[in-house]
Amino acid sequence: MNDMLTIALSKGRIFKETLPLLAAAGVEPAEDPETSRKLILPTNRDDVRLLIVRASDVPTYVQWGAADLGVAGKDVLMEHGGEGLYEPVDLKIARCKLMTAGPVGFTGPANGRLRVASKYVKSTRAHFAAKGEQVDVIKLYGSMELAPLVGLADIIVDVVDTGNTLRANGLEPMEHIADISSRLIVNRAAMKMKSARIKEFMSLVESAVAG
Ligand code: PRT
Ligand code: MG
Repeated sequence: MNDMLTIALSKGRIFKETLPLLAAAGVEPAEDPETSRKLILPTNRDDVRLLIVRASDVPTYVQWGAADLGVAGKDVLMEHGGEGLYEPVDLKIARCKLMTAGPVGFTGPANGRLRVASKYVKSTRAHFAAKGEQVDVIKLYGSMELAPLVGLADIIVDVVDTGNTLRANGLEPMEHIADISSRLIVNRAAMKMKSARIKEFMSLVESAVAG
């Protein structure tokens, strides 16, 4: 297995936007993850395979060496913390912004502490701590936009692209927290053990990003 390169990524937007970068590195998936039920996808190359995992699980697979490489959003990496990983290349794909958002015209809670719902609890705590604001953070796993509509929270922290999802739910973006894009991540041990192959792969991907 030591000559196998294993790359973890999520299906959906990250997979789609990573495809041209993989192609530039000579890697083409043998199947489409949107239609295949396989979680280990072979490629045109015997020595490269893809693992299809949840977006938020990609750093975990790479941290523990179950995958040598991965593609993960900066939002997900900030929550994970980056232990056991290098983050050498900004792929500049799946771009969006991490923001606070709330009901249109919202200025603050009527009384008590601000309640903030998010799946990004670490980034949320860090954001409000940096402003010296005491808030209650409520952990959710998705559909954060619902929380302010039903009184679960005052506002949310989520990634925003066009803002259409916020608008459709009577919310508006408030504060910008971070610009987000996806990063190539590498297991620290693999970077040493498979150094030549990983560096070759990285440089092909980097040229594709630059071009
Ligand atoms: O689906 P799962 O729960 O497994 O994970 P996930 O939803 O985090 O995965 P996925 O594939 O949706 O997102 C993967 C990565 O893409 C994220 O970690 C971000 O780094 C990045 N990304 C870029 C986005 C968006 N743009 C984005 N717009 N992730 C999510 N969204 C959501 C947004 O929150 C909103 O609900 O897409 C919806 C549409 O956005 P608007 O603003 O265009 O309406
Ligand atoms: Mg999703």
